Amino acid sequence: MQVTATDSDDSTTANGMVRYRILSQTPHSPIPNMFTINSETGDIVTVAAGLDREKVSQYTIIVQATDMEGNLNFGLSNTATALISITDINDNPPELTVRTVSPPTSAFPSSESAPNRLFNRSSLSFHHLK
Ligand SMILES: [Ca+2]
Ligand SMILES: [Ca+2]
Repeated sequence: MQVTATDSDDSTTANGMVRYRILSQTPHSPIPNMFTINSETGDIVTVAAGLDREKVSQYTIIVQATDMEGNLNFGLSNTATALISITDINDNPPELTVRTVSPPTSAFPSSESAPNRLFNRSSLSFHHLK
């Protein structure tokens, strides 16, 4: 992304020659200086790894533009706020959650008798079909 400042003064003199700098970044995560700005073009680029939309989805950057070629002693300055939204990348696989399912309540007092009973019933219905 790029920020642009306009200066009404004569652009062939230092009065109209603007330079950019980043004053602050919020939040300071994972490090305080995730971005840098090209002082002449205003292009903002990432200079450190660690952008993660799941951790920080948006940064607020305050950019200062100073004329007199960025000379803070003689130049006039102004600031602007840039919002940088982090786009999602597919870096997380789906997560499965397995809930422990309690065994179905049985009408039979002994859990071992249940399979036998079921087997007998299916045999009976088989004969009915014939
Ligand atoms: Ca100026
Ligand atoms: Ca992601």
